Amino acid sequence: MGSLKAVLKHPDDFYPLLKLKMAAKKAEKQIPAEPHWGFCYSMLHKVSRSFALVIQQLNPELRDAVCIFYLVLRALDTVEDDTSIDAEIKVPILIAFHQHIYDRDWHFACGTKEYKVLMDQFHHVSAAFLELKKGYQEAIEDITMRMGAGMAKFICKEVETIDDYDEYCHYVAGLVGLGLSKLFHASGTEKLFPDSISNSMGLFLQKTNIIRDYLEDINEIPKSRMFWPREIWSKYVNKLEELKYEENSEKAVQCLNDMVTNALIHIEDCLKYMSELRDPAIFKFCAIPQIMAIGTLALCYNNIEVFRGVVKMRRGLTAKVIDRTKSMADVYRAFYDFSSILKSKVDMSDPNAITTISRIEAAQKICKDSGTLNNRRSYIVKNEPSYNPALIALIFIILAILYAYLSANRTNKFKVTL
Ligand code: D61
Ligand code: MG
Repeated sequence: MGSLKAVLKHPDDFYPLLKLKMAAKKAEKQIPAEPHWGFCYSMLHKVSRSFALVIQQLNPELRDAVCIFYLVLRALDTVEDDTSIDAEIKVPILIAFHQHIYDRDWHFACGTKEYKVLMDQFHHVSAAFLELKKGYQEAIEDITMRMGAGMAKFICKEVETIDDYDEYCHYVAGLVGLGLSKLFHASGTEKLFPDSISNSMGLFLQKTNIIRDYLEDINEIPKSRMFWPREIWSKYVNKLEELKYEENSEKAVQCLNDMVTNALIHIEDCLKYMSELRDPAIFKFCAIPQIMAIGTLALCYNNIEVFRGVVKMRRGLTAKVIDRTKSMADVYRAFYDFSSILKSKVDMSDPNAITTISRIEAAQKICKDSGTLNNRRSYIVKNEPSYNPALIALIFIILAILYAYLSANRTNKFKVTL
């Protein structure tokens, strides 16, 4: 339950963490008995902790379509990410992958751990895919074809310019946004959102991932994965991997801040997209990953730890975001709070400080102009009463366990062993 230390440091994480744990347990119990769908939902929970729970709370028909959409693209990405496969083998598979999803006998072994299981038993995903309504199948196949072709293009092409960077992020995440907008529309609950803002929803999430995972990607065996655009990092070092060397720390953090400032461009589109959603379950599904992203960017900004290890939002805060995000007012509050944290870390000696602050203020203006900020609990400012119900509960539980333990000993003492 998240390290006990973290809970004691943030007692108001306790209850949301408890709820998250129970929700995960409940979700596991709801795994369908039917073999194909059973495999798909249990695999979903194994390969994506972050998306599995938000997908699970969608209404059944859309949930099945989004579950399969996720697993098909995760399988495609497993082929792309496996740096042990040679390009001449990998490229044709990426390009033809949209045809393979119809073929229950198709098989290609690659990836590690749970991703390898997904590939080995992909026939379950094809079987379930073929049970989806035609509208969903067509949307999923179209996006799979375009993502596969885009991934194939960048197998042999480096991410040089910022336009390359936006193009790559469009292929691997922007297209997911376009596909989800089609699935939402096909489910009859949402209008069809424009591609431009659907694309931004994906770019904001993918760029956050690429920034956070710098070290993991550059240290990938057998071949580094490099997605930071040369147009940005070449202003600070001569080779991308030089950012991780101690002696380049100052330049590395300036480059990191430049990358974070670039990702802030997409906030306006993302807030517009979320503000026009109508279905509460779809809203939560879209909003929670976005809030996690702005929280992660605030954590990564000006943080040398990005070049020393994996930087992640603490599980308690994730649980709070999942527990509290119900309406657009919660989104404005979260974006306002996390961008305030980011702003408080801007040092005017940073080469991009002016741009960083102007993009944060533009985002905060949208949140303020919503007029909903005041009546929302903050993610940062402690406005909870100093005595915290969670802490009280925790102490009670510890006391109860203590009491049970002591009373058990006492009866023994009194139990006359004949
Ligand atoms: C609303 C709600 C969710 C959204 C959205 C709009 C727009 C885009 C996305 C989710 C996708 C965000 C991707 C961010 C995480 N990056 C990755 O997973 C990278 O792989 C990208 C290619 C496969 C995409 C798979 C995917 C992800 C989320 C989905 C989905 C499909 C389908 C439905 C819902 C959510 C990253 O992979 C990291 C890894 O291997 O773990 C990479 O390889 O770059
Ligand atoms: Mg990938």
